[in-house]
Amino acid sequence: MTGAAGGLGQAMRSRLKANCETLRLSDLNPLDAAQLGEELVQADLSDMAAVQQMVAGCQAIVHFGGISVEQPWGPILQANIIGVYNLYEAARMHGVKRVVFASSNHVMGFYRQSEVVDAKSPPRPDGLYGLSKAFGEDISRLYFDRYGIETACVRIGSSYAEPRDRRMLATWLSFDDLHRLITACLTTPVLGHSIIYGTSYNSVSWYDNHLARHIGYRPLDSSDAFREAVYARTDEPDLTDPVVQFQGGGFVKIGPL
Ligand code: NAI
Ligand code: 15L
Repeated sequence: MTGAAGGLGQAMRSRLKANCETLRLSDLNPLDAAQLGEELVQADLSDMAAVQQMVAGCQAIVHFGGISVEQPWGPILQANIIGVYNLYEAARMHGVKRVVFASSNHVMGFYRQSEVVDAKSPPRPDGLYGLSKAFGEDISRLYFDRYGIETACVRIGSSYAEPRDRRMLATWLSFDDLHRLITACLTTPVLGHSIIYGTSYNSVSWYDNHLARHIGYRPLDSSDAFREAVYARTDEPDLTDPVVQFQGGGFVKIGPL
């Protein structure tokens, strides 16, 4: 698992132990000491030699590492473009069979909140970050078509302990459902190259996963339980604001574009 020091990496560290004999954890930043059944590799994704060492001997990769928000082109290029290229090259050279790639809803951020998208809807990234995730999805398709490395591109919505605002009532993914989703991606007999939206079973949703039924993901949590509390502590939305109009929310207005 790359990105092990990050928010989702920390949330998945204990959960993913159940999925494997040895869990190799990697990040640019230092990690807490290895527990039984864990290996630690500190590596910069933009450093090909380091990524080769990180990947050698792995059967599968859960790729959380990289820039996770809108940032200038420089860091995004290093971590999310060069980094994901290095990861797939290393996967090819070391015979890794399956990757779960943490893509993002921001690949689709310029669809409206009144629209529902599926795996065949053309990407409409809402910034350089979303664009870099679209690149990750495309390079994973290339490595599937050429080399047969299976990837699930999981377009994660908003994965936190609880939904933080009204938008996240549509995008929320609980940590337990994220683990269920990763487990489904790692264990389904034939994954192929697949795109799946990563959310819990939220009543309001902009995502249709009917093209990913073969993965066998069944969310058990829902943002619905938080709806009343979120409404009570947040203002009425201004429907003329792009942040409220588009699925990407605040990301549609951040950054140099
Ligand atoms: P995070 O920012 O907390 O964690 C990312 C980790 O990647 C950090 O520990 C960071 O040190 C590491 N990293 C950054 N650049 C690196 C480099 N060059 N080499 C090696 N490691 C590097 O992000 P979070 O929230 O844990 O998200 C994990 C993944 O899931 C990210 O790829 C993010 O884009 C994706 N995602 C997360 C969502 C969420 O709701 N948390 C929603 C959609 C996608
Ligand atoms: C993401 O892709 C980000 O990594 C995360 O920080 C959240 O902002 C999430 O999307 C979201 O859209 O809520």
